[in-house]
This record gives sequence, structure tokens and C-alpha cells, in this order.
Amino acid sequence: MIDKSSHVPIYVQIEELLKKRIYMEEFKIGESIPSERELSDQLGVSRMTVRQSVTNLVNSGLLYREKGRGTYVANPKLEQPLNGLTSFTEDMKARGMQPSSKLIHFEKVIPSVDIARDLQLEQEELVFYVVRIRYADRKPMAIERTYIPVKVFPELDEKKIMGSLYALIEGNYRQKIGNAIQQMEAAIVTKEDSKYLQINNSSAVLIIKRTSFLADGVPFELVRSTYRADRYKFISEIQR
Ligand code: 16G
Repeated sequence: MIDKSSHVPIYVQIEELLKKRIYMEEFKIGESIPSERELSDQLGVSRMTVRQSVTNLVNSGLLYREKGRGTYVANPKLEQPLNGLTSFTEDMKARGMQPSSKLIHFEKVIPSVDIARDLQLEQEELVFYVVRIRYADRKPMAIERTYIPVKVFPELDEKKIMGSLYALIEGNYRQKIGNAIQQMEAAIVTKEDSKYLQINNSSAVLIIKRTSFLADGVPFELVRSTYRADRYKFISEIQR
């Protein structure tokens, strides 16, 4: 199985072997793989080398470790297209997952200068500041910090924001959502967000900042969404 005379490094061969066993579903999602000691015995290679291969697969998101328990096959990352203006609720439903939210914060505030500028607000114009943890099948996927100009949706309240914001805008408020501008960047999760997302302190996250406009060009939200990097992959189709 392992060819020690090959020019392909042994740790790469082990990675390939483990991947194959995962893809063939010999090791299924959520199940543990053999321990590093068992693998080193099975393959006739050192534990150090096995550890390197397993660590690489953990870093690429195929496996995850649980302290003191073992190494498990991870759920494949969600592939999120970047080219449609969809809501979290729509995205999760389209995958057959059950979306839900937990409202952490809801307040009317005077926005910072930057937020006011992005939302084209005059000085002292208020926004709703909303923080929601977004879940898919009860697992935390993202945290969204949303700023919504009060003058655009004055009737918004804590109850109404419990469901889908976009469904509320298009259904109840009968407004058309037009377009949005997004920026994406990588970061290390903050201590606060690591608790909400149930991930380690040093984990990577992907942050998307979206400014969205109604069809008539009025900006209606500025959102900073923090996604678990171990659960998300962003995909875009490009053409030449
Ligand atoms: C998405 C949007 C966010 C929007 C939310 C509405 C990104 C980066 N962000 O998460 O801007 O506010 O959906 O979701 O995609 P909802 O209708 O389920 O409340």
C-alpha cells in the first residue's frame, strides 16, 4: 500500500490512502478513523509520519480531532455560491437544512461614521443594530451583525427579526430587494464569537461584509457575517 521507494513522500501517500477510504465511505461522516498507532502498525510507517498526514487532512477540513477521543470524518464544507443575492434562510432551505436564529442583540443606535456613510445616512439618523447567530440543523454556522436604517423599516422589532429578514422585507413590507456589494476577508475568530460559533479560540473565520440596496437604490442593510471557515467554501463561476 505504501511504496517506500516512490518519489512521492510517504506522508502524501498516507493522505491519499485516507482520502480514498473516506471517499469510498469505508470511513463515514461522523465516524472515527483508526488511531495514529493503529495506522502506523497497519501501514508500517512511523507514528510521526501518520500524524503529519492526519494533521494535513484536519487542516484541509476533511477530518477533525476531538481532544482525548480521537479523529473523525468531518461533514463536507457547505459550498456557498457568491453570485446570487440570497438570504441565509433561502440558502439553508435549498440544501434541505433547517435554518434558525438566536437573537443576541437588538437596539436602536447612532451608527459610526463609516456605517452611516455606507448606508447613506445623515448625522444622527438611527439604525437598528441586530446580532443574530445563524444555525443550520441547530449547528451554529455564522454570526450576523446587521445595521438597518430605522427610516427604511421603522416598524422592525425583536419579534419580526426572528424569522427571515429578506422574507419580511419582500413579504410583509412588499419591497423589492435589488443588489448588494460584498467584500470578503479572512480572520481569526474573536473570543466572543468563538463561543457563539462553538469553535476553538484560534480558529479561522471568513468575514463577508454586505451592503444591500432595495430595487430603487436605497441602502437597507449593512451586514458583517462571520462564517466558520471549517464549514464554508465560497464558490464563484467566472467567465471569459
Ligand atoms: C445572508 C446575507 C445577509 C442577510 C441575510 C438575510 C451574506 C453574506 N449575507 O446571510 O446580508 O441579511 O442573509 O437572511 O450572504 P434571512 O433572510 O434569513 O434573515
